[in-house]
Amino acid sequence: MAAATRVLARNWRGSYTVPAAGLYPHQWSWDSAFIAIGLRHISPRRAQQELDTIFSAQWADGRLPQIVFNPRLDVHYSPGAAFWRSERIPGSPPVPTSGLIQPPNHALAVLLVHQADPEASARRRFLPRAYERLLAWHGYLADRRTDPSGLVHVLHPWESGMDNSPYWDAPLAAIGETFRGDIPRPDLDHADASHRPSNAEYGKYLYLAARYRDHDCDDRDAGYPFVLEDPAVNALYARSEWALGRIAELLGNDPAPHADRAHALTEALETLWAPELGCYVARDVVSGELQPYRTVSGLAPLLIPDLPHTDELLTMLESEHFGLGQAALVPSHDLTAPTFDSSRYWRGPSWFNTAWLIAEALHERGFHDEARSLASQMADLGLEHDFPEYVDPISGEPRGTLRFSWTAALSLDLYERLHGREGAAL
Ligand code: 2M8
Repeated sequence: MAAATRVLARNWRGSYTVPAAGLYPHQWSWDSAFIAIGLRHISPRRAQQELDTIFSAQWADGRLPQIVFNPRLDVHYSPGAAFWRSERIPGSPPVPTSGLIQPPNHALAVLLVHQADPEASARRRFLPRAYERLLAWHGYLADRRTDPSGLVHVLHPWESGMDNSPYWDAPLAAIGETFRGDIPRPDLDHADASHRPSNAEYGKYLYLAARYRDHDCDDRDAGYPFVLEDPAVNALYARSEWALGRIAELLGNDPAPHADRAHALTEALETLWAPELGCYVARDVVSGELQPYRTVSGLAPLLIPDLPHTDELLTMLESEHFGLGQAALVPSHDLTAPTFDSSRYWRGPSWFNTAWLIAEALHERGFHDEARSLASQMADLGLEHDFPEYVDPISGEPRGTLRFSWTAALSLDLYERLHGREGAAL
Protein backbone atom coordinates (compact mmCIF):
# COMPACT_ATOMS: atom_id res chain seq x y z
CA MET A 1 0.00 0.00 0.00
CA ALA A 2 2.84 2.39 -0.76
CA ALA A 3 0.44 4.29 -3.03
CA ALA A 4 -1.90 5.05 -0.10
CA THR A 5 1.04 6.21 2.00
CA ARG A 6 2.07 8.55 -0.84
CA VAL A 7 -1.40 10.12 -0.99
CA LEU A 8 -1.33 10.71 2.75
CA ALA A 9 2.16 12.23 2.53
CA ARG A 10 1.11 14.51 -0.31
CA ASN A 11 -1.97 15.71 1.63
CA TRP A 12 -0.09 16.16 4.95
CA ARG A 13 0.33 19.83 5.97
CA GLY A 14 2.74 19.50 8.90
CA SER A 15 0.19 18.90 11.65
CA TYR A 16 -2.93 17.67 9.85
CA THR A 17 -4.05 16.17 6.54
CA VAL A 18 -6.29 17.91 3.99
CA PRO A 19 -9.06 15.67 2.56
CA ALA A 20 -7.89 16.47 -1.00
CA ALA A 21 -5.31 18.99 -2.19
CA GLY A 22 -7.57 20.94 -4.60
CA LEU A 23 -11.20 20.41 -3.62
CA TYR A 24 -10.81 20.49 0.18
CA PRO A 25 -7.69 22.49 1.13
CA HIS A 26 -8.36 22.82 4.90
CA GLN A 27 -8.77 20.42 7.84
CA TRP A 28 -12.15 18.69 8.16
CA SER A 29 -13.27 17.25 11.47
CA TRP A 30 -14.60 13.76 10.74
CA ASP A 31 -12.14 13.34 7.86
CA SER A 32 -9.28 13.81 10.32
CA ALA A 33 -10.65 11.09 12.59
CA PHE A 34 -10.94 8.65 9.67
CA ILE A 35 -7.50 9.67 8.39
CA ALA A 36 -5.95 9.08 11.83
CA ILE A 37 -7.28 5.50 11.74
CA GLY A 38 -5.13 4.88 8.65
CA LEU A 39 -2.17 7.02 9.75
CA ARG A 40 -1.74 4.85 12.86
CA HIS A 41 -0.22 2.18 10.58
CA ILE A 42 2.32 4.62 9.11
CA SER A 43 3.12 6.67 12.20
CA PRO A 44 1.14 6.53 15.46
CA ARG A 45 2.73 9.86 16.33
CA ARG A 46 1.36 11.52 13.19
CA ALA A 47 -2.05 9.97 13.87
CA GLN A 48 -2.01 11.50 17.35
CA GLN A 49 -0.96 14.84 15.92
CA GLU A 50 -3.83 14.77 13.40
CA LEU A 51 -6.31 14.42 16.26
CA ASP A 52 -4.49 16.90 18.53
CA THR A 53 -4.75 19.50 15.77
CA ILE A 54 -8.51 19.17 15.43
CA PHE A 55 -8.82 19.19 19.24
CA SER A 56 -6.80 22.41 19.42
CA ALA A 57 -9.59 24.11 17.44
CA GLN A 58 -12.24 23.15 19.99
CA TRP A 59 -14.66 25.93 20.93
CA ALA A 60 -15.23 27.00 24.57
CA ASP A 61 -18.60 25.21 24.54
CA GLY A 62 -16.89 21.96 23.55
CA ARG A 63 -17.84 21.78 19.88
CA LEU A 64 -15.32 20.45 17.38
CA PRO A 65 -15.70 22.54 14.24
CA GLN A 66 -16.56 21.11 10.82
CA ILE A 67 -13.54 22.86 9.23
CA VAL A 68 -10.35 24.48 10.54
CA PHE A 69 -9.29 26.95 7.86
CA ASN A 70 -5.92 27.74 6.42
CA PRO A 71 -6.58 31.48 5.85
CA ARG A 72 -3.93 31.66 3.12
CA LEU A 73 -6.14 29.49 0.92
CA ASP A 74 -9.42 31.26 1.51
CA VAL A 75 -10.48 31.76 -2.11
CA HIS A 76 -9.99 28.09 -2.90
CA TYR A 77 -12.94 26.84 -0.85
CA SER A 78 -16.36 28.30 -0.18
CA PRO A 79 -17.67 29.18 2.33
CA GLY A 80 -14.29 29.95 3.90
CA ALA A 81 -12.83 31.87 6.83
CA ALA A 82 -14.03 35.24 5.48
CA PHE A 83 -17.61 33.97 5.40
CA TRP A 84 -17.55 32.58 8.95
CA ARG A 85 -15.49 35.36 10.61
CA SER A 86 -15.28 33.05 13.62
CA GLU A 87 -12.90 35.40 15.43
CA ARG A 88 -15.89 37.70 16.11
CA ILE A 89 -17.93 34.95 17.74
CA PRO A 90 -17.61 34.55 21.53
CA GLY A 91 -16.08 31.22 22.53
CA SER A 92 -14.37 30.56 19.20
CA PRO A 93 -10.77 29.29 19.21
CA PRO A 94 -7.73 31.36 18.14
CA VAL A 95 -7.69 29.68 14.71
CA PRO A 96 -10.37 30.45 12.08
CA THR A 97 -13.03 27.76 11.84
CA SER A 98 -16.54 27.03 10.61
CA GLY A 99 -19.18 27.24 13.34
CA LEU A 100 -20.90 24.00 12.35
CA ILE A 101 -19.95 20.49 13.47
CA GLN A 102 -19.55 17.06 11.85
CA PRO A 103 -20.39 13.52 13.04
CA PRO A 104 -18.71 12.45 16.30
CA ASN A 105 -16.36 9.65 15.19
CA HIS A 106 -13.42 11.06 17.19
CA ALA A 107 -13.53 8.87 20.32
CA LEU A 108 -13.51 5.80 18.10
CA ALA A 109 -10.40 7.11 16.33
CA VAL A 110 -8.66 8.11 19.57
CA LEU A 111 -9.08 4.61 20.98
CA LEU A 112 -7.75 2.94 17.80
CA VAL A 113 -4.80 5.33 17.59
CA HIS A 114 -3.93 4.76 21.24
CA GLN A 115 -4.14 0.98 20.83
CA ALA A 116 -1.82 1.09 17.80
CA ASP A 117 1.07 2.06 20.07
CA PRO A 118 0.13 2.39 23.76
CA GLU A 119 3.72 3.22 24.73
CA ALA A 120 4.09 6.09 22.30
CA SER A 121 0.67 7.27 23.42
CA ALA A 122 1.71 7.13 27.11
CA ARG A 123 4.98 8.95 26.37
CA ARG A 124 3.12 11.88 24.86
CA ARG A 125 0.21 11.70 27.34
CA PHE A 126 -2.06 11.43 24.33
CA LEU A 127 -4.95 9.59 25.97
CA PRO A 128 -5.58 11.82 29.03
CA ARG A 129 -5.32 14.91 26.83
CA ALA A 130 -7.71 13.52 24.22
CA TYR A 131 -10.10 12.28 26.92
CA GLU A 132 -10.62 15.83 28.25
CA ARG A 133 -11.33 17.09 24.74
CA LEU A 134 -13.71 14.23 24.03
CA LEU A 135 -15.60 14.76 27.29
CA ALA A 136 -16.14 18.40 26.36
CA TRP A 137 -17.18 17.47 22.80
CA HIS A 138 -19.68 14.85 23.90
CA GLY A 139 -20.82 17.29 26.60
CA TYR A 140 -21.61 19.85 23.92
CA LEU A 141 -23.70 17.28 22.05
CA ALA A 142 -25.52 16.27 25.24
CA ASP A 143 -26.18 19.81 26.47
CA ARG A 144 -26.70 21.82 23.31
CA ARG A 145 -27.82 19.37 20.65
CA THR A 146 -30.00 16.78 22.38
CA ASP A 147 -33.76 16.77 21.78
CA PRO A 148 -36.49 15.60 24.17
CA SER A 149 -36.44 12.38 22.10
CA GLY A 150 -32.93 11.72 23.50
CA LEU A 151 -31.32 12.01 20.05
CA VAL A 152 -28.91 14.69 18.88
CA HIS A 153 -29.82 16.86 15.92
CA VAL A 154 -27.91 18.43 13.06
CA LEU A 155 -28.58 22.04 12.05
CA HIS A 156 -27.20 21.84 8.51
CA PRO A 157 -26.83 19.09 5.87
CA TRP A 158 -23.03 19.60 6.17
CA GLU A 159 -23.21 18.55 9.80
CA SER A 160 -24.32 15.06 8.79
CA GLY A 161 -21.27 14.62 6.53
CA MET A 162 -23.75 13.31 3.91
CA ASP A 163 -24.51 16.72 2.51
CA ASN A 164 -26.86 15.93 -0.35
CA SER A 165 -28.75 12.96 1.07
CA PRO A 166 -32.42 12.67 0.00
CA TYR A 167 -33.25 13.00 3.73
CA TRP A 168 -32.74 16.74 3.38
CA ASP A 169 -34.91 17.27 0.26
CA ALA A 170 -38.26 17.99 1.96
CA PRO A 171 -36.81 19.94 4.92
CA LEU A 172 -34.78 22.14 2.52
CA ALA A 173 -37.78 22.58 0.17
CA ALA A 174 -39.87 23.77 3.12
CA ILE A 175 -37.45 26.69 3.69
CA GLY A 176 -38.83 29.59 1.67
CA GLU A 177 -35.56 31.54 1.75
CA THR A 178 -32.33 31.16 -0.13
CA PHE A 179 -28.95 32.93 0.07
CA ARG A 180 -29.15 36.33 -1.63
CA GLY A 181 -25.45 36.94 -2.22
CA ASP A 182 -22.99 35.57 -4.71
CA ILE A 183 -22.60 31.75 -4.63
CA PRO A 184 -18.96 30.98 -5.49
CA ARG A 185 -18.40 27.36 -6.63
CA PRO A 186 -14.63 26.75 -6.54
CA ASP A 187 -15.50 23.07 -6.01
CA LEU A 188 -16.49 22.85 -9.69
CA ASP A 189 -12.85 23.52 -10.69
CA HIS A 190 -12.00 20.13 -9.17
CA ALA A 191 -15.04 17.89 -9.66
CA ASP A 192 -17.64 17.40 -12.38
CA ALA A 193 -20.81 19.49 -11.77
CA SER A 194 -22.92 16.34 -12.23
CA HIS A 195 -21.15 14.74 -9.24
CA ARG A 196 -21.71 17.71 -6.90
CA PRO A 197 -24.73 19.42 -5.28
CA SER A 198 -26.61 21.93 -7.49
CA ASN A 199 -26.57 25.73 -7.19
CA ALA A 200 -30.13 25.69 -5.83
CA GLU A 201 -28.92 23.38 -3.02
CA TYR A 202 -25.92 25.64 -2.39
CA GLY A 203 -28.34 28.61 -2.05
CA LYS A 204 -30.08 26.78 0.81
CA TYR A 205 -26.79 25.62 2.35
CA LEU A 206 -25.44 29.19 2.45
CA TYR A 207 -28.71 30.63 3.71
CA LEU A 208 -28.64 28.25 6.69
CA ALA A 209 -24.92 28.73 7.36
CA ALA A 210 -25.27 32.54 7.28
CA ARG A 211 -28.25 32.43 9.61
CA TYR A 212 -26.44 30.18 12.08
CA ARG A 213 -23.35 32.40 11.94
CA ASP A 214 -25.43 35.58 12.40
CA HIS A 215 -26.83 34.13 15.64
CA ASP A 216 -23.26 33.66 16.85
CA CYS A 217 -23.60 29.88 16.35
CA ASP A 218 -25.26 29.79 19.77
CA ASP A 219 -27.85 27.01 19.09
CA ARG A 220 -30.64 29.15 20.54
CA ASP A 221 -32.28 30.56 17.42
CA ALA A 222 -35.94 29.70 18.12
CA GLY A 223 -37.30 29.77 14.55
CA TYR A 224 -34.26 28.10 12.95
CA PRO A 225 -35.77 26.09 10.07
CA PHE A 226 -33.49 23.02 9.72
CA VAL A 227 -33.33 20.63 12.69
CA LEU A 228 -32.88 16.97 11.77
CA GLU A 229 -32.16 13.76 13.68
CA ASP A 230 -29.91 11.58 11.54
CA PRO A 231 -29.34 7.86 12.21
CA ALA A 232 -25.61 7.75 11.38
CA VAL A 233 -24.78 10.79 13.50
CA ASN A 234 -26.57 9.24 16.47
CA ALA A 235 -25.09 5.79 15.81
CA LEU A 236 -21.57 7.24 15.70
CA TYR A 237 -22.28 9.17 18.87
CA ALA A 238 -23.42 5.98 20.63
CA ARG A 239 -20.47 4.05 19.24
CA SER A 240 -18.11 6.82 20.39
CA GLU A 241 -19.66 6.72 23.87
CA TRP A 242 -18.69 3.03 23.99
CA ALA A 243 -15.17 3.98 22.94
CA LEU A 244 -15.10 6.75 25.55
CA GLY A 245 -16.11 4.22 28.19
CA ARG A 246 -13.12 2.08 27.21
CA ILE A 247 -10.84 5.14 27.30
CA ALA A 248 -12.20 6.03 30.75
CA GLU A 249 -11.40 2.51 31.93
CA LEU A 250 -7.85 2.70 30.56
CA LEU A 251 -7.37 5.91 32.50
CA GLY A 252 -8.80 4.45 35.71
CA ASN A 253 -12.06 6.43 35.46
CA ASP A 254 -15.63 5.18 35.69
CA PRO A 255 -16.93 3.94 32.32
CA ALA A 256 -20.56 3.61 33.53
CA PRO A 257 -21.79 7.10 32.53
CA HIS A 258 -20.63 6.42 28.96
CA ALA A 259 -22.35 3.05 28.80
CA ASP A 260 -25.53 4.66 30.18
CA ARG A 261 -25.41 7.34 27.52
CA ALA A 262 -24.82 4.75 24.79
CA HIS A 263 -27.79 2.68 26.00
CA ALA A 264 -30.01 5.75 26.15
CA LEU A 265 -29.05 6.70 22.57
CA THR A 266 -29.69 3.16 21.35
CA GLU A 267 -33.13 3.22 22.91
CA ALA A 268 -33.91 6.66 21.51
CA LEU A 269 -32.84 5.51 18.03
CA GLU A 270 -35.92 3.29 18.01
CA THR A 271 -37.97 6.41 17.25
CA LEU A 272 -36.19 6.48 13.87
CA TRP A 273 -36.89 2.85 12.99
CA ALA A 274 -39.09 2.53 9.86
CA PRO A 275 -40.46 -1.04 9.79
CA GLU A 276 -41.95 -0.68 6.30
CA LEU A 277 -38.50 0.26 4.92
CA GLY A 278 -36.49 -2.17 7.05
CA CYS A 279 -33.98 0.46 8.18
CA TYR A 280 -33.59 3.58 10.26
CA VAL A 281 -34.46 6.99 8.76
CA ALA A 282 -34.02 10.66 9.68
CA ARG A 283 -36.64 12.78 11.41
CA ASP A 284 -37.38 16.40 10.65
CA VAL A 285 -37.82 17.88 14.12
CA VAL A 286 -39.50 21.00 12.67
CA SER A 287 -42.32 19.13 10.88
CA GLY A 288 -42.15 15.99 13.01
CA GLU A 289 -42.03 13.87 9.83
CA LEU A 290 -39.80 10.85 9.27
CA GLN A 291 -37.98 11.08 5.93
CA PRO A 292 -38.87 7.81 4.14
CA TYR A 293 -35.65 6.92 2.34
CA ARG A 294 -33.29 4.00 2.57
CA THR A 295 -29.76 5.40 2.87
CA VAL A 296 -26.46 4.10 4.20
CA SER A 297 -26.99 6.39 7.20
CA GLY A 298 -29.99 4.21 8.11
CA LEU A 299 -27.71 1.13 8.17
CA ALA A 300 -25.03 2.76 10.34
CA PRO A 301 -26.70 1.76 13.64
CA LEU A 302 -25.20 -1.69 12.89
CA LEU A 303 -22.17 -0.21 14.65
CA ILE A 304 -23.94 -0.32 18.00
CA PRO A 305 -23.43 -3.55 19.96
CA ASP A 306 -26.88 -4.04 21.53
CA LEU A 307 -29.08 -2.98 18.63
CA PRO A 308 -32.54 -4.60 18.44
CA HIS A 309 -32.82 -4.59 14.60
CA THR A 310 -29.54 -6.17 13.59
CA ASP A 311 -31.05 -9.01 11.57
CA GLU A 312 -33.34 -6.69 9.61
CA LEU A 313 -30.41 -4.41 8.80
CA LEU A 314 -28.28 -7.32 7.61
CA THR A 315 -31.14 -8.49 5.39
CA MET A 316 -31.48 -4.96 4.02
CA LEU A 317 -27.75 -4.73 3.33
CA GLU A 318 -27.87 -7.91 1.25
CA SER A 319 -31.14 -7.08 -0.53
CA GLU A 320 -31.52 -5.49 -3.99
CA HIS A 321 -31.62 -2.10 -2.24
CA PHE A 322 -27.93 -2.13 -1.24
CA GLY A 323 -26.66 -5.25 -3.04
CA LEU A 324 -23.87 -6.27 -0.65
CA GLY A 325 -21.46 -8.47 -2.63
CA GLN A 326 -22.96 -7.39 -5.99
CA ALA A 327 -22.63 -3.61 -5.92
CA ALA A 328 -19.31 -1.80 -5.57
CA LEU A 329 -18.96 -1.25 -1.78
CA VAL A 330 -22.20 -0.02 -0.14
CA PRO A 331 -24.29 2.53 -2.07
CA SER A 332 -25.18 5.71 -0.19
CA HIS A 333 -28.80 5.38 -1.32
CA ASP A 334 -31.24 2.59 -2.27
CA LEU A 335 -30.30 1.27 -5.74
CA THR A 336 -33.99 0.82 -6.64
CA ALA A 337 -35.27 4.24 -5.51
CA PRO A 338 -36.43 6.85 -8.06
CA THR A 339 -34.20 9.34 -6.23
CA PHE A 340 -31.09 7.12 -6.71
CA ASP A 341 -28.36 8.78 -8.81
CA SER A 342 -25.21 6.72 -9.34
CA SER A 343 -22.92 9.76 -9.65
CA ARG A 344 -24.27 12.56 -7.54
CA TYR A 345 -23.00 13.38 -4.12
CA TRP A 346 -24.47 11.19 -1.36
CA ARG A 347 -27.47 10.26 -3.52
CA GLY A 348 -26.23 6.86 -4.66
CA PRO A 349 -22.42 6.60 -5.02
CA SER A 350 -20.47 4.41 -2.64
CA TRP A 351 -18.12 6.07 -0.18
CA PHE A 352 -15.14 4.47 1.47
CA ASN A 353 -15.77 5.80 4.97
CA THR A 354 -19.26 4.32 5.16
CA ALA A 355 -17.99 1.03 3.65
CA TRP A 356 -15.32 0.96 6.36
CA LEU A 357 -17.96 1.46 9.07
CA ILE A 358 -20.10 -1.35 7.64
CA ALA A 359 -17.07 -3.67 7.27
CA GLU A 360 -16.19 -2.94 10.91
CA ALA A 361 -19.74 -3.69 12.04
CA LEU A 362 -19.86 -6.96 10.03
CA HIS A 363 -16.53 -8.01 11.47
CA GLU A 364 -17.62 -7.35 15.04
CA ARG A 365 -20.84 -9.26 14.55
CA GLY A 366 -18.92 -12.31 13.40
CA PHE A 367 -19.63 -12.04 9.65
CA HIS A 368 -15.95 -12.42 8.88
CA ASP A 369 -16.28 -13.52 5.23
CA GLU A 370 -18.58 -10.63 4.37
CA ALA A 371 -16.33 -8.19 6.23
CA ARG A 372 -13.20 -9.46 4.49
CA SER A 373 -14.79 -9.39 1.07
CA LEU A 374 -15.99 -5.78 1.55
CA ALA A 375 -12.57 -4.83 2.91
CA SER A 376 -10.67 -6.36 0.01
CA GLN A 377 -13.06 -4.76 -2.50
CA MET A 378 -12.33 -1.44 -0.82
CA ALA A 379 -8.57 -1.85 -0.89
CA ASP A 380 -8.69 -2.97 -4.57
CA LEU A 381 -10.98 -0.18 -5.75
CA GLY A 382 -8.96 2.42 -3.87
CA LEU A 383 -5.71 1.27 -5.39
CA GLU A 384 -7.05 0.72 -8.91
CA HIS A 385 -8.56 4.22 -9.23
CA ASP A 386 -6.02 6.36 -7.36
CA PHE A 387 -8.11 6.60 -4.18
CA PRO A 388 -11.25 8.32 -5.46
CA GLU A 389 -13.58 10.31 -3.21
CA TYR A 390 -16.41 7.91 -4.13
CA VAL A 391 -17.35 5.37 -6.82
CA ASP A 392 -20.36 4.56 -8.96
CA PRO A 393 -21.91 1.58 -7.12
CA ILE A 394 -22.91 -0.14 -10.37
CA SER A 395 -19.81 0.27 -12.53
CA GLY A 396 -17.22 0.87 -9.78
CA GLU A 397 -15.96 3.88 -11.79
CA PRO A 398 -14.33 6.71 -9.79
CA ARG A 399 -16.33 9.87 -9.00
CA GLY A 400 -15.59 13.21 -7.29
CA THR A 401 -11.92 14.00 -6.79
CA LEU A 402 -8.91 11.63 -6.69
CA ARG A 403 -6.15 11.04 -4.12
CA PHE A 404 -8.74 11.52 -1.40
CA SER A 405 -7.26 11.15 2.07
CA TRP A 406 -9.84 9.05 3.91
CA THR A 407 -10.06 6.68 0.94
CA ALA A 408 -6.30 6.16 1.15
CA ALA A 409 -6.26 5.96 4.95
CA LEU A 410 -9.14 3.54 5.34
CA SER A 411 -8.06 1.36 2.39
CA LEU A 412 -4.64 1.19 4.03
CA ASP A 413 -6.19 0.30 7.38
CA LEU A 414 -8.21 -2.56 5.89
CA TYR A 415 -5.30 -3.76 3.80
CA GLU A 416 -3.06 -3.93 6.86
CA ARG A 417 -5.73 -5.77 8.84
CA LEU A 418 -6.57 -8.16 5.99
CA HIS A 419 -2.96 -9.11 5.72
CA GLY A 420 -2.97 -10.12 9.33
CA ARG A 421 -1.01 -7.55 11.29
CA GLU A 422 -1.09 -8.96 14.76
CA GLY A 423 -3.81 -7.59 16.99
CA ALA A 424 -5.62 -5.78 14.23
CA ALA A 425 -6.59 -8.62 11.91
CA LEU A 426 -9.89 -8.63 10.10
C1 2M8 B 1 -18.02 16.97 1.85
O1 2M8 B 1 -18.55 18.11 2.49
C2 2M8 B 1 -18.03 19.43 2.24
C3 2M8 B 1 -18.69 20.34 3.26
O2 2M8 B 1 -18.33 19.93 4.56
C4 2M8 B 1 -18.30 19.93 0.83
O3 2M8 B 1 -19.09 19.32 0.10
O4 2M8 B 1 -17.71 20.94 0.46
C5 2M8 B 1 -18.67 15.75 2.52
O5 2M8 B 1 -18.46 14.58 1.78
C6 2M8 B 1 -18.16 15.60 3.95
O6 2M8 B 1 -18.62 14.41 4.52
C7 2M8 B 1 -16.64 15.64 4.00
O7 2M8 B 1 -16.24 15.70 5.34
C8 2M8 B 1 -16.07 16.86 3.25
C9 2M8 B 1 -14.56 16.84 3.14
O8 2M8 B 1 -14.12 15.60 2.67
O9 2M8 B 1 -16.61 16.91 1.93
